Amino acid sequence: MRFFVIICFIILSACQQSESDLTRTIDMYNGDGDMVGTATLREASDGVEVKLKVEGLAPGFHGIHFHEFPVCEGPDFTSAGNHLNPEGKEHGLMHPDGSHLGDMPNVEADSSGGVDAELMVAGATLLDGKKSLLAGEGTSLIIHETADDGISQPAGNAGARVLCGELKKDPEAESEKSSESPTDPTETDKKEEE
Ligand SMILES: [Cu+2]
Ligand SMILES: [Zn+2]
Repeated sequence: MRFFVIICFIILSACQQSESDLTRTIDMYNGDGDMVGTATLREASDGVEVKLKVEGLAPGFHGIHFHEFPVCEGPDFTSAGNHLNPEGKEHGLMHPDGSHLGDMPNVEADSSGGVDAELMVAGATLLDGKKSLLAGEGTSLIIHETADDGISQPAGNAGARVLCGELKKDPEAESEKSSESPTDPTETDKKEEE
């Protein structure tokens, strides 16, 4: 029995090791389709770390969230859907019945409009599961025109969506910016039914 417990521990630590090596990079685009930076994601024990480096924002605070679809169609990016919210909670890190899984603290752009920040998507994962950022076809990372107030419904009154980046479940699909015609229609139908 003890032998099995030890084996299990070894397997578990091996898994955790590989989890921390799990990373994904999101290319961030503005409404004109210009790439303005990246977000590097890393699986951590308590969520997903986000290292964000972007430029071209107005100086000051901006709301930032993961949204539910990996589709960034400018200039308004409504194609990305609502905030990622697999548990049906209210919006906002300050809301008593919050928050959405995709909610994060505001980021601050410096006087030249750049952001160099580290964030955490608490409780999220890049692995499989209900709280995965790669659930379904994937998700998207959106930065807003103004600050998220942390409590207003449905999205913190953060204004327009100004930057967007797609996080697709299939990394190879990520390199193709425009995925207009899926090669296998039957497969697409199946996935969009849920
Ligand atoms: Cu948002
Ligand atoms: Zn939200």
